[in-house]
Amino acid sequence: LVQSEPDIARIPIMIDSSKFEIIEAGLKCVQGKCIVNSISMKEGEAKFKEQAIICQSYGASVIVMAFDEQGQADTKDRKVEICHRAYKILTEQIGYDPQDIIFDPNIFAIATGLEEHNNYGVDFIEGTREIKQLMPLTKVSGGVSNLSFAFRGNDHVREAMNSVFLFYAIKAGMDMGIVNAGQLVVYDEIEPKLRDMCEDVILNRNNDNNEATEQLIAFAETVKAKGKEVVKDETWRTTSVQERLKHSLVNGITEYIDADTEEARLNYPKPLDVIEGPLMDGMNVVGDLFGAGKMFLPQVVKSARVMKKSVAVLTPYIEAEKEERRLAHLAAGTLNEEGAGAAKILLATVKGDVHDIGKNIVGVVLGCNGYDIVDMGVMVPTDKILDRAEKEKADIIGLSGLITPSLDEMVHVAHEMKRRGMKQPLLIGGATTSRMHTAVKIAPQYDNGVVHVLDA
Ligand code: B12
Repeated sequence: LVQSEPDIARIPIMIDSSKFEIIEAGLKCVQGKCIVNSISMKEGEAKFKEQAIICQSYGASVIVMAFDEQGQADTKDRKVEICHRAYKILTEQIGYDPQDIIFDPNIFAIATGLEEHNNYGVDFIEGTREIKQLMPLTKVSGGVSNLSFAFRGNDHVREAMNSVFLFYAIKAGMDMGIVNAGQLVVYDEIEPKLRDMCEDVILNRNNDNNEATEQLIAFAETVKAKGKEVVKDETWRTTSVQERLKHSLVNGITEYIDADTEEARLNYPKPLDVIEGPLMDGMNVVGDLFGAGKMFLPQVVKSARVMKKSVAVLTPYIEAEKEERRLAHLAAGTLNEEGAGAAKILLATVKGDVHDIGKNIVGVVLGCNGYDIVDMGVMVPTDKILDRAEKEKADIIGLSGLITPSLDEMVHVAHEMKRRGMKQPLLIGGATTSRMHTAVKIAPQYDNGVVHVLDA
């Protein structure tokens, strides 16, 4: 991810080893702020402090495993107690910032058949909730697939268990986790019967005599019996093209996206209608599921890739419309805007925001309508936008923003435009922007025209 999405994944490197000398060797090689995975009090406080001081001297954050001289914490109370003890040592004795501490309160395998393991899911979820209440600036992580270890070899059940667990653990305050992102299913797409059974074992409900565990084991046997068949359910391929596009977006499937996009293009009057119709509908479903904690970030990254691939299929057709228009003008002997000298529009996603799919589409569409586009990309600070606009003598500035903090950033851009005495109109777009916010918060900052634009 660090390599494939450098704009998005400006994430720290995590150095992971059970040998501390390897961790230290890594710290010497890697630039920037790292995360050390992990240190703990299993060999006592003195060793813990020594390692914590070394990590701190390299500016690293640390994952602290809930592990002490007595062993790994299994119950909620032990998890909270050990993490709090480590927290006090790190912050009060060594001078750590709480933000540099990530706890791993141990995710253990459940539904193993041993009753003493049945509450491990609840222990982690409730332990996390308490850790975050007690030490709100710290973060909580965990190795997720361990939870479903009892079902190894049965990916269908494991994927469902992992997704259901994450749904509840994230709600309780879990910030990050180690999980195979390619093996996560969308919470809402899990068949309801299996989802209920997973909830029962994870939340240790209806499980006084191991009933929930036994039910899930029995179900797992039926899935196993069908062998590999269940892995690929292709029934969605028989639905309408709109549904198929949605399915591909939600599930991050690129396999059929070119063919389905082409089919949709032939069904709609204009290629842009495919973007504004089924693709936007699909992305809104992704957004809603993500907002509800039923999809996780790596899955949304995959959805974004599918969306970009689909838009790439449509782009040449959108561009071809420009040529058609030009030829029509020539035939009619009329002059179009291209002939009159193109207006220059500068586009940027504002500082702090990585979303660019919408802005890129707007760039293509405006480009095809005869405008000269300068696209500055994502996360662009105000000064850079305005310096470039002045340098390029842009006629219009267009800002894109999809997260709430971008709204304030846009207010700031408008304010700065006024301060610099700029004259060009300002276009505002992106999913979280609105006519109301633009009118009430952004427009009063700038006198030369602020317009909210709903779509491309
Ligand atoms: C895809 C996506 C991502 C991808 C983005 C990939 C990429 N390269 O763009 C990834 C996975 C990286 C991502 C990351 C995050 N995302 Co996101 N993401 C989405 C999602 C699902 C779809 C966005 C999209 O591409 N839509 C399709 C395009 C075509 O639509 P659009 O951008 O609105 O553009 C159209 C119009 O708005 C307009 N337009 C757009 N810009 C402009 C500009 C101008 C000048 C004009 C004229 C018009 C215009 O024209 C476009 C075409 O019609 C949305 C949900 C949603 N429904 O929007 C969440 C969403 C925007 N993300 C969200 C969040 C929270 C995040 C993260 C913070 C998550 C996290 N915990 O890390 C990070 C953000 C990191 C950051 N600092 O920015 C939230 C924002 C909530 C909020 N109010 O703050 C949303 C709403 C999801 C949700 N419901 O929670 N995300």
